Amino acid sequence: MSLVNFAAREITCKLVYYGPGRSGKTTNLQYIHDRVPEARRGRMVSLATKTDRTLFFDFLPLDLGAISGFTTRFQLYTVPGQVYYNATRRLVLQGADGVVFVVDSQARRFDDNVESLQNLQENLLDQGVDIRQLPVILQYNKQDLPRDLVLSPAELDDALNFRDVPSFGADALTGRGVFETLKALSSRVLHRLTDSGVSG
Ligand SMILES: Nc1nc2c(ncn2[C@@H]2O[C@H](COP(=O)(O)OP(=O)(O)O)[C@@H](O)[C@H]2O)c(=O)[nH]1
Ligand SMILES: [Mg+2]
Repeated sequence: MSLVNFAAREITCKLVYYGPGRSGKTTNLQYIHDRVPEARRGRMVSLATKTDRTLFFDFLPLDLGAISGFTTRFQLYTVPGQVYYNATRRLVLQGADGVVFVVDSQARRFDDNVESLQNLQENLLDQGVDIRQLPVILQYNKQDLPRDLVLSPAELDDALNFRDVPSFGADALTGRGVFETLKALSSRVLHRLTDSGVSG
């Protein structure tokens, strides 16, 4: 749920990067963080765990839009993908305004994507959120890998994108598709806010 600060005329939206372990969530955030001017971004906060550098969140004010006189601020979070970190995932997911689901396009990781997508749906449902009501974007990451190792965006759309949400092929390492994904999600989230009647 977005936070509205009427005194500061600022709206804070929470965007969560979800997906299986090592699909490229952290790489997305790192790429974005590196490209936002220092004056416009908060510090990247990292909560390292024993086995994984994934467990971190950060805070990024991004100039991605304004709603009738309000500044919008976006908080970007990643979740740890590993199955056993579900408690953390649930915590990070709480109050999310939108989700980027980062798919690992490698064919051998297909089942992990499905499992993680189901896990997202379950965790949202436990928090009373129907995934169909939440802005979600699919990102098919690692499209730079050799063609015989990865499924194409069209194949992944067929296999995973039942709800026909916006989807983007990406290579987060080089940044291809990273800002397209973020902009698609943030504009959906802002639209939703506008529709729900936040105004000056
Ligand atoms: N080839 C390729 N490797 C990637 C891409 N995105 C991330 N990786 C690599 O995949 C591994 C896991 O990435 P990371 O961002 O830590 O995954 P996370 O667990 O989802 O946060 C790292 O070695 C990354 O360098 C990509 O688009 N292409
Ligand atoms: Mg990570």
